[in-house]
Amino acid sequence: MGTDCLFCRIVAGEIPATIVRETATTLAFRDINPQAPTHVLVIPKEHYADVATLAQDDPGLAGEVLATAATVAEEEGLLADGFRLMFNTGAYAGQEVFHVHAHVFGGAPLGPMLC
Ligand code: D5M
Repeated sequence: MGTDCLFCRIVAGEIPATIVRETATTLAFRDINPQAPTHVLVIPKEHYADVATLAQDDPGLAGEVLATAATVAEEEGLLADGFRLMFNTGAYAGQEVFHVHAHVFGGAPLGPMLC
C-alpha cells in the first residue's frame, strides 16, 4: 500500500511508534490514544485493509497476528487478569485506520462492551 497508509508508514519506519514487539511478519506498538492502561495495536507488516480480508486471503498470517497479540498480552502481564482483543472491521464498526490491526486492551477491569 505504501505512502497512503499510516500503518504501512510505521512499518517502513517513516512515522515513529513505540514498538513493543516485532516478528518477521508482524509489528506491535502502543496506541497513540490509549483507551486502557495497556493498549497495544498488532498488525501484519503486509497491508490488508481489515481482518475479514486478511483471514480470507492469508489465514496463516492472521494466525501470526493472533500469536503476536497473545505474546504481547503475556509480556504486558495481562494473562492472569485477562485482556480484550478487538478488531474494528469497517467504518460502520468504527474502523478508522484501514490497515488491519488488533487492539490489545488490559490492565484494568474492562466490563461488558458493545461499543
Ligand atoms: O483504531 C485506530 C487506532 O489507531 C486508534 O486507536 C488510534 C490509533 N492510532 C492512530 N494513529 C496512530 C499512530 N501514529 N501511532 C499509534 N496509534 C495510532 P480503529 O480500530 O481503526 O478505530
